[in-house]
Amino acid sequence: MYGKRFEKETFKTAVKDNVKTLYRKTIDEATPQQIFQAVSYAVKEVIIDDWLATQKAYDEADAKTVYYMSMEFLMGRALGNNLINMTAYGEVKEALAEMNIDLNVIEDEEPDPALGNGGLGRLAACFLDSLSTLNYPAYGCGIRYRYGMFKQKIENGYQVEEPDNWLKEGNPFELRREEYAKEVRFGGNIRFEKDPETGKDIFIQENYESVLAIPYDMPIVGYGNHVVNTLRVWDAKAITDFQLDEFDRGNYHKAVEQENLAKLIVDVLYPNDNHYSGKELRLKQQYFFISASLQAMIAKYKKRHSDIRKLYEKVVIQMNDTHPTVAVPELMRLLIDEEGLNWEEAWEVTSKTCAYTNHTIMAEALEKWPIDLFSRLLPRIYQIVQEIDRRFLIQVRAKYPGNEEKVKKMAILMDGQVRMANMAIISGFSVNGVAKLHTEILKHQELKDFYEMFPEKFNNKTNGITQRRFLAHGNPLLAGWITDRIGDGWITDLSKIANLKPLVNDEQARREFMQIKYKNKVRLAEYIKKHNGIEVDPRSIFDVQVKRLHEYKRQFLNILHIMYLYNQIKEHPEMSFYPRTFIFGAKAAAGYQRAKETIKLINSVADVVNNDRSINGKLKIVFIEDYRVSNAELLFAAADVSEQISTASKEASGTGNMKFMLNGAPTLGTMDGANVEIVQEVGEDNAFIFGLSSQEVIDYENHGGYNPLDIYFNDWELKRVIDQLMDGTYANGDHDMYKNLYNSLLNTQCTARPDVYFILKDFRSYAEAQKKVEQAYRDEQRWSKMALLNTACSGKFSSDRTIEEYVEDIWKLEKIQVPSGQFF
Ligand code: BZD
Repeated sequence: MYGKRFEKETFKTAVKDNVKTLYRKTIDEATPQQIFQAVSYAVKEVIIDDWLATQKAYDEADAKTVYYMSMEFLMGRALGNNLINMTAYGEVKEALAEMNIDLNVIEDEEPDPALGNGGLGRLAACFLDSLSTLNYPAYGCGIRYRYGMFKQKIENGYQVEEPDNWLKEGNPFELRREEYAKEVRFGGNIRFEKDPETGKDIFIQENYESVLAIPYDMPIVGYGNHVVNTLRVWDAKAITDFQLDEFDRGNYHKAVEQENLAKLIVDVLYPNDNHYSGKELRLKQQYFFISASLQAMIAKYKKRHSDIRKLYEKVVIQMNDTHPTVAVPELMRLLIDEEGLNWEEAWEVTSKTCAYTNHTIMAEALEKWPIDLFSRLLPRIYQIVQEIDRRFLIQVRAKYPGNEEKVKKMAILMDGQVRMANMAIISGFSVNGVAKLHTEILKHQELKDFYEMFPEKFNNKTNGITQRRFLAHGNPLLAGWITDRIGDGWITDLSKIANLKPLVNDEQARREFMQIKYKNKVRLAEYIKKHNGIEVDPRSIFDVQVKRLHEYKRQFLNILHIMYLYNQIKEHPEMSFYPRTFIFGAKAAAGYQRAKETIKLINSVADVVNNDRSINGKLKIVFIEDYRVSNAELLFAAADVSEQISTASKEASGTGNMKFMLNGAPTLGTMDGANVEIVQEVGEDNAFIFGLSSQEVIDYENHGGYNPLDIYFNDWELKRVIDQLMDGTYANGDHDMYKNLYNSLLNTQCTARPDVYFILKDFRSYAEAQKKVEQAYRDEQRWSKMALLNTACSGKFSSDRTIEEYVEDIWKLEKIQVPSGQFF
């Protein structure tokens, strides 16, 4: 498909030449890192041709483009993924092997770019992969953080955060585009004048600080179609002397200040997921990348079009949660102050251009900026927000005369705060949730008033994942087997994976499927041996919970249950028990105390259990350090059981659940987020469902009636486990180490409501479900059917399907064909 360009000899020569020009070395002298760089540059050279061809095809078609605005893109490594999508992985692997180079070793030299926290950031990355693969014109717009998500070290069982200097060796795939730099202004005051000629109001920002935003472009390669879209991430630079105002020229102090501001803005990703932090620097980051991206978007539009009032015909902006919501007033500002539209015209364009995705209903995640901070940092933007709010409230009062309750709930500006979600809903033309259940909860609970007022805006887009990274790249053995059995159509059309269904009754096929799972478990066991020094038995059940650490995700429930199992095994050594390896991977936000205590607890229980010879290795517990995209690929491929045990109603969708399913691991989970749809696809018999329903949880929350003490005093086995948090069993005799965790379950003095996440309430039902997992696993035939069926029924959960739905219902894009760019 890529013609001669990946022919072995041509490629080998390119790599040798690159090593020579970059490092003045021969291949034999080069370090693995240098070879990684040389290989990447050789690959980039091929990509560049298609990148040019793509942009030319888009220009010629004058295609409508989606701008996916996101504070986070959790891309993972690029080299292997690019090769997969260029359908050149095999050739390149062979070419390198002939030079005695192992591609897998070279891939491991690439830092794992972690410009995201978790699900929301990874979803953005999957969407970009799908957009390119499906031939849709798209930009991802974000921030080029110097430091991404921290590296996690475990020391003495505790999480320690280390900076992630991912750019240390340079990023071979990016292109710096200094010529497209944009200025972004903060603070100062607004002076208002009447234009003497037109009589129009003009707003002049004075005494502001500014930074220069410099774009870096990264190629997003589609699968086998020559499409290369762009992820544009912005770096910040001080505006140098000569660009300062006349007045400020030679003002050394100001120059230094601007230098510092620029450095700070893009310095680091905020490592909180599902939690609003209210820091001024965070708002600066948001406005910085939004203003730069919108300026670039408008400049590009104006190259080919003269009427800015038709902007929405050629661009659509998707806001990934509320983090990019200043796009609304910033677009208004650009249209009014820079392009000369009046309010009504600007509003029509903005409200037809912007769409909003909601990713959470957790109250603590809602962005509400203090008005004094917001108006000080973004004075002109604040004026525009006031006007949007004023006009909206007129509408509300007209619809609900005398109902000031409605006004209170729906206003953008209330109680000294700017409520970003309200602004996004009021100003955009679309509001979507990320799984059916989540969207229903938005419509009928959280955003009920808005749904009542704007029912037509609300829609659901159930999340998806890219099978190119999470199967083709992450699980090459299974990918190869599936292709042998049903052809390779699944790579770009995952609904075809349903063609595996008949094989569920084919014993030979099932055996092969389980052999592949076993090999992947051996691969993971080797990783664990190397990184944790723990021997795990690949014949044991690999039970995996990997995701951010958060109370609502209930890693605590999982470890309490393990403590309970351990007590049982100790007490009844004769009891039959199928060996289990419990695997965790999770980063806790640096300031999230309970989450960090949970990590310590998991590691302490692991220490005790793994070193207890008396249980004959029946239980092993492994905490994978620094869970990230690259080791995630190994984990999904090797999992037998997928733990998706959030308190029902709290996990908007989940996407890890889909990655496990794709790789043949049945779900052990609650009826939450996309688990509901997974069960719908695979059937209840092929999942292990437990716990309160979302409605039950919501009812308890609204009406009370749950007292964890009732359970504690009536379930002695569970009581024993909870007491072990305080008796030093897992703390070398320290009675205080897990006091906070203990109190979170039982103590009304410490929390408004104990056991907010219904851990005790769901404990027995979870333990029952775990028993069923064991029974099912013992029955090899049953398990292999179930595992294979999970893979075969995962077709719906491709991000390709999700993107087609966004395009159809919200973005209205057209597919653009791109000829091979090899003749540039
Ligand atoms: O978004 C997650 C949800 O919790 C998941 O249920 C869902 O599947 C994914 C994708 O839709 N939300 C996040 O990951 N949120 C954040 O990471 C985040 C980051 C910064 C501030 C607030 C939230």
